[in-house]
Amino acid sequence: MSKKRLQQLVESLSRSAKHFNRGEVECLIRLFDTLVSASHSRFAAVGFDRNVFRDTLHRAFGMTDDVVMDRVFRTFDKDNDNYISVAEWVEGLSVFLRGTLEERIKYCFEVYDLNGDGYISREEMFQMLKNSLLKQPSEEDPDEGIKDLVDIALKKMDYDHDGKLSFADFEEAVKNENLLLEAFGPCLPDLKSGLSQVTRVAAVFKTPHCKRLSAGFQ
Ligand SMILES: [Ca+2]
Ligand SMILES: [Ca+2]
Repeated sequence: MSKKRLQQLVESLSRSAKHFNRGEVECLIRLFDTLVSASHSRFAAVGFDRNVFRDTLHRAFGMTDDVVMDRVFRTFDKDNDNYISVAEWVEGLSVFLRGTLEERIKYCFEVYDLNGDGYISREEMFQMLKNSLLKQPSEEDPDEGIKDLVDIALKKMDYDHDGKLSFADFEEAVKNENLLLEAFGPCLPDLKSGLSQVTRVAAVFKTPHCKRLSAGFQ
């Protein structure tokens, strides 16, 4: 990437990805560039694909769940062309790593609304919960337990009692009880680590130009 192109991107993305400073934006653009060139895709001019994205989530945040990673991909790929462009990458991470509660509510809702019809249905809750709970084997019939959980979730969150969660239902529920944000399965990175997430991502991928930045964040 030419210096000029990089500067232009830093300029425009620092404005749209509100939660990163210029140094961080530059670091993430360079990381994007590294990921794209490593992917050897003939669509490299557009961005990188689902596989590179999944591999990245896995390496940087320890995400392993294919269903969730697929949904995360969908929320990043705003124009639905099956590639993550540099803008989609930086703006997506801005919400994923630093989003306000409002932004994270929108993001999680989008992840859980599997068919994108604007509601989280019973079936979608069931599917997400089953997917995230089956990794913990238990003696009981898991489907029964999951159905119970869906009922509990609806009781707690379905304010207008139509048997599914609209965005308004979900938003109100999470605002009353923040823990409900990831009610149907973990889909955000664990932010407990004291290190800046950008630093961590850069470290995982050994992005050389971000070293200076890393130092400043510790
Ligand atoms: Ca795209
Ligand atoms: Ca839906």
